[in-house]
Amino acid sequence: MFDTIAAISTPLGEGGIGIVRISGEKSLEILEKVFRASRPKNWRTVQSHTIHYGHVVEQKSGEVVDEVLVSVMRGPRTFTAEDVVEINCHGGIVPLQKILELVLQAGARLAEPGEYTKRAFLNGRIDLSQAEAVIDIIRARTDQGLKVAVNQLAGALSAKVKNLREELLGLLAFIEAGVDFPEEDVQQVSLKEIGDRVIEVNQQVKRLLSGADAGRIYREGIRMVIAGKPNVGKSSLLNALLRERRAIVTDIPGTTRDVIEEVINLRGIPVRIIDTAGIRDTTDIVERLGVEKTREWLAQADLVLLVIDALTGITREDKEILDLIGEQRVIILVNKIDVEKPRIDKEEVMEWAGDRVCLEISAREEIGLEELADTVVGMVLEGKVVAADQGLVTRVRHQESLQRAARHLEQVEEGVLLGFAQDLLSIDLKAAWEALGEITGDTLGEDVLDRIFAEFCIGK
Ligand SMILES: Nc1nc2c(ncn2[C@@H]2O[C@H](COP(=O)(O)OP(=O)(O)OP(=O)(O)O)[C@@H](O)[C@H]2O)c(=O)[nH]1
Ligand SMILES: [Mg+2]
Repeated sequence: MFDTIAAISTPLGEGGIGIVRISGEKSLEILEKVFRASRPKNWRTVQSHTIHYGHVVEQKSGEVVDEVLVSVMRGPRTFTAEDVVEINCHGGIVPLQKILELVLQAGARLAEPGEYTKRAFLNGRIDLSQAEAVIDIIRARTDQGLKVAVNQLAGALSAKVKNLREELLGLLAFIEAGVDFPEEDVQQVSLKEIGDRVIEVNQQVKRLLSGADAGRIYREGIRMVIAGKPNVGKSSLLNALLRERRAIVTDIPGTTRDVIEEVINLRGIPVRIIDTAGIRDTTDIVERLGVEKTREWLAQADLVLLVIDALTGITREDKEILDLIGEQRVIILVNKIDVEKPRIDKEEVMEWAGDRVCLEISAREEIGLEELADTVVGMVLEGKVVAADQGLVTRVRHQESLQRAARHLEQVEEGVLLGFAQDLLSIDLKAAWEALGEITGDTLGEDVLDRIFAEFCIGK
């Protein structure tokens, strides 16, 4: 059905091994042209899922390119469900490129990004949400993110969605045929029964949706910006959270000029921490640019840590920065509580902070950091602790489809209350069924597919 594709499937660079992967009908034919096994084989009859030792040889010159191990896997029990050959060679850029070149000359086409996974989808081995899980596994930055993705690859979300669709399809069938439920004797399907079942399905859709934000947070992480006036200890806090000296710390205000970004793992959630230049009015051109950037970052933050200094107490600058943060989610951190003579008045801070969360820390002595981590995680998840059957929805794409399905189901519920004719209800039922199908890829246009698979790297 498809042509045969090939690509380097390991990252470019030096490594113990590198893999050129070939997938498609002609995989073995191509292998025969580039590979000389230590013992001659008949590739037409060779057993599936076997490994063979030998050399990749340039046919024309007879020159040996590399010593390799070749895995032969016949479809459909392969990643793409097609015949797959993997050439394991030495992991250097030159042997890999040379072998790929020979494979292409022998009749393969260079694979597009994500094309192997796309084929696995098009050949019906996995559905769309599972294909997306493949890329999430590759990109996972925390154990928890990995767990969610592996669950999705195993088909946890697909199974849920499939059940809901079947339920809706059943209702549609009854309405359209105007017949009874077979398992309920000869009773006619009443409007009320349809309503009840739709409510039930919609509750499950909403349950999935309620875990969506958490699912997305585990996948994508959050952006946390450390802000505050100069010299309050923002970079010290970054370093303490990272447990390394990433940013320069000095007692000179205005030390950080550019934005520094690092990723940490907070209780399984990937957090991008952004250390910014201290905000103040300044004439120094470099520092002013830094301050400008800080404002831009603030606007994009999921959460702001506003650091104030126990040595100075609350100043006019702190108040201005809090105004700048406005309605954004913020944790106020009183830093340097280790000093002997803090000049901060707790009550004043509480009053100023209002109903915002306020913690006392010492970045230098690493005091209060555990509590900070708990608070951050608590805030971003907002009690949305992920139950096993909830944290399945990890993408905006899934969330949007679910939301659309929920809206159509609500229309049906309303229609039932108003006593609409059953064939009118079926329009929204069908729309909900289709919206759910987008998650698994059962109802999808070609362009959506291209967009999804373009996210992948070549060779996957
Ligand atoms: N005693 C005490 N000193 C601290 C603490 N945290 C930071 N400092 C000191 O405060 C000074 C400024 O720290 P930085 O981390 O560079 O402050 P900053 O907010 O990044 O400053 P800018 O980059 O200039 O905006 C340094 O001398 C730090 O050693 C703390 O928890 N306790
Ligand atoms: Mg700094």
